[in-house]
Amino acid sequence: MTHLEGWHHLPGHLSPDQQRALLADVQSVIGAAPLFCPAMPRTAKPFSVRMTNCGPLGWVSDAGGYRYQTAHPVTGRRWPPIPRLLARLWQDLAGFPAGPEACLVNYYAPGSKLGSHRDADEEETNAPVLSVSLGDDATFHIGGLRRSDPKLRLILRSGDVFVLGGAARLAYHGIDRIAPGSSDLLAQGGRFNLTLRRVTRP
Ligand code: MD3
Ligand code: FE
Repeated sequence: MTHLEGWHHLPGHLSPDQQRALLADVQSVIGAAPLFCPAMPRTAKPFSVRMTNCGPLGWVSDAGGYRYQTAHPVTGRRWPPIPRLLARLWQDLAGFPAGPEACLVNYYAPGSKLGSHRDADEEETNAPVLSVSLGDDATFHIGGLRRSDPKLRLILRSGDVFVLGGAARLAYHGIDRIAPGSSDLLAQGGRFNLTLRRVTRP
C-alpha cells in the first residue's frame, strides 16, 4: 500500500452520457491520428497497448527512446486538439495554472498489460497527471518511488478519474489486467485510458 500523498481516485466522476460523448471524441481523434504500436527503447519489443495522442505534444516510444513530439510517428501530421470536455476536466481538477499540452490515448484490447513504470519524461513534474478510464475494468497498481516498494491494487472502471499529483506523481504504477466484457461502452470491447499532462514549464 502506497504511503505517498497526492493521488485521488474519483470513481464514476463522468456520467454515462459524458462517457459516450467522450468516446465519440476519442473516435474522432483516432480518425485523425490512428492508433500506433509503440516499441520499447533499445529492444524494440512492441507494447501490447496501442497509443495515439491529442494536443500540441504527443508521447511516443520506439527503438530511439521515449519522447514528446509534435507529429504522429506514422502519418507525420500534427496531433488533433484536446477535446473540450477533457480541457474542462483539467481546469476543474488539476489545480495547475497552465493548460495541458499532451493527452496520451492508450487502448487496451483484452489481454493487454502495461508493466510497472514511472512517468518521468515531463519537464514539469509539479503538474499532476489526470487520467480518465473508458470501457472495461482494469486492475491498476500504484507503488512507491522504488520499483520494489509495496503496491496498492485497485480497479479502474469506466467513467473513473484519477488525479496523480504531489509525491505520487513519480510513483511506479501499471495495469495488470483488463476484465473482458465488464463494460458495454465500447462495441469492440477493451479499454481506453486518456492521460492529460503538462510537459513544459509554463
Ligand atoms: C501514477 N497509464 O499512460 S492511468 C500511462 O491506465 C499510464 O493507461 C495507465 O500509466 C493506464 O503512463 C494508468 C493512471 C496513472 C497515470 C499516471 C500516473 C497513474 C499514475 C503517474 C504517476 C503515478
Ligand atoms: Fe504511466
